[in-house]
Amino acid sequence: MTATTHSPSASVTDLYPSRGATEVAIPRQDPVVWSAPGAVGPIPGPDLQSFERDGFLAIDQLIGPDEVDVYHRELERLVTDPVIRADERSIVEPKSQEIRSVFEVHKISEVFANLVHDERIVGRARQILGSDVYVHQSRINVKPGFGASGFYWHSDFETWHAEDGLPNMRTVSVSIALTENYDTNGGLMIMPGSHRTFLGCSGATPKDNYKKSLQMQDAGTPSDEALTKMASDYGIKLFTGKAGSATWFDCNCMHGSGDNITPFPRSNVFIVFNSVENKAVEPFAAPVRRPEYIGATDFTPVR
Ligand code: 6CS
Ligand code: FE
Repeated sequence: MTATTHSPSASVTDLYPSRGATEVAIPRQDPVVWSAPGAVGPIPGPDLQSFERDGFLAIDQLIGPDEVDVYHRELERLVTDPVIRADERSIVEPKSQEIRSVFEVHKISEVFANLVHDERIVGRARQILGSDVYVHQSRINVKPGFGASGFYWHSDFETWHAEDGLPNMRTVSVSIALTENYDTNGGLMIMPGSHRTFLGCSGATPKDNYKKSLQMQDAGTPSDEALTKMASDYGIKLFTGKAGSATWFDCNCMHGSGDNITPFPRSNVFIVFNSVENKAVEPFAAPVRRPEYIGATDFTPVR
């Protein structure tokens, strides 16, 4: 069943209804890898095939140790800068009030802007998405130790479709570790293969939902029953790796991360590339669009 939404621009069919009265799982209707087989790019063929199958690709070292130092120092500079803390793009931890994330970091920091334009990063995104790309969202996640809270299970695409108006699943994220991701300090967990099922969640999007959801997501959260079925069907993989390692993952993977009660921060930089063929339209299931720094409407391709 596909509902057609009526938006000021041309009406765009809602292929992935969500946030209605009931939770509904439907098959993905989009390719995972959009480039033609054998398309030139930094990702070898077998790795592209495993991305298609699993919904993710882990890379042991995407950036070198010396580069990690530059980015980690920049993260530390940003999170200790009172001006950044006062910026609405900074989200704090509910308990400790320490900085949890800083959004639009590729616009705030020239150092992180370099990363977006780095061919090792944007070249892989273009290869997966089969087109020019623009940055839909970027953030640094600090996840400091001693109790930093995690991110409950969710599909990013469910939110980016419902609240930011991305029509199709033609969006890919890269999470680059800036500190070591141990199996104990709240690493990323993905259900392998879950990207092929879209779980439309129940419950309407409250107004200004992002003010809460970026600390603790509620709307767009799967039910225990759905998570039990998906975890039983797909399993759960925990990603660990040294600083400089990276995980590329499809926008519709069911993923999350736990709290970090160790003394060791789990900090990463997270960049979301969207295809220029999948530009944001009106939100499909929210009263208003989220702010520009969370869901971009500047579709300038990354050169
Ligand atoms: O709502 C969002 O766009 C963000 N929230 C999470 C938990 N993951 C994706 C994204 O950074
Ligand atoms: Fe997420």
